[in-house]
Amino acid sequence: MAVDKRMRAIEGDITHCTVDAIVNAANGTLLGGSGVDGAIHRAAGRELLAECMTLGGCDTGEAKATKAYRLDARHIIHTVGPIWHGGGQGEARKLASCYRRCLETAVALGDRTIAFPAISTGAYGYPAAEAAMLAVSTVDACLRSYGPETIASVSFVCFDRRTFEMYESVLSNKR
Ligand code: AR6
Repeated sequence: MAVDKRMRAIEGDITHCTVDAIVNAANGTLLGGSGVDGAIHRAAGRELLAECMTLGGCDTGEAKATKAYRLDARHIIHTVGPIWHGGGQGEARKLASCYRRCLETAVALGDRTIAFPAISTGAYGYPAAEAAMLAVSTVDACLRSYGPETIASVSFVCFDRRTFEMYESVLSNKR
């Protein structure tokens, strides 16, 4: 079956994206870290940390929004992906929940264009190919409930060529 054409893969740094909502792959404290989280905090500036300190953390599979500060976006949606423990601890269900909750949060805020990093596939060790398939199928299913006036585009921002090719193949195999 064809996947929704509003999804696309791009190769690059998510902090350079111009979209309504940039998704951050954070940890439960929401107080910053390495990888994409570190890059987003560095690029957004110290005020982001100050706002995050008021949020009281975030559960795995959930999402919380902040302002985007120096990023070229309206909001940053922070989500906490699962740590990979071999696949038997509900990792897929939790990762799918991240994508769904981020989209719901974006819609609630009126954000129509969204950029996702490959949540959980770095420090949290989720196998990249499985994560790409799950990201595309979960977002695709959500987009069936959201018309283009609600969600106009979803970009999967891939930091390296290998991840980009993985997403391209998932997106094109299903088209
Ligand atoms: N733009 C887009 N993608 C990026 C960028 C960037 N600037 N930098 C890294 N990636 P990770 P996780 C990719 O480790 O696995 C943090 O310390 C990276 O190549 O950032 O969810 C948090 O605080 C990989 O494909 O997030 C948590 O403690 C993907 O983003 C923990 O790491 C996710 O890698 C979360 O781990």
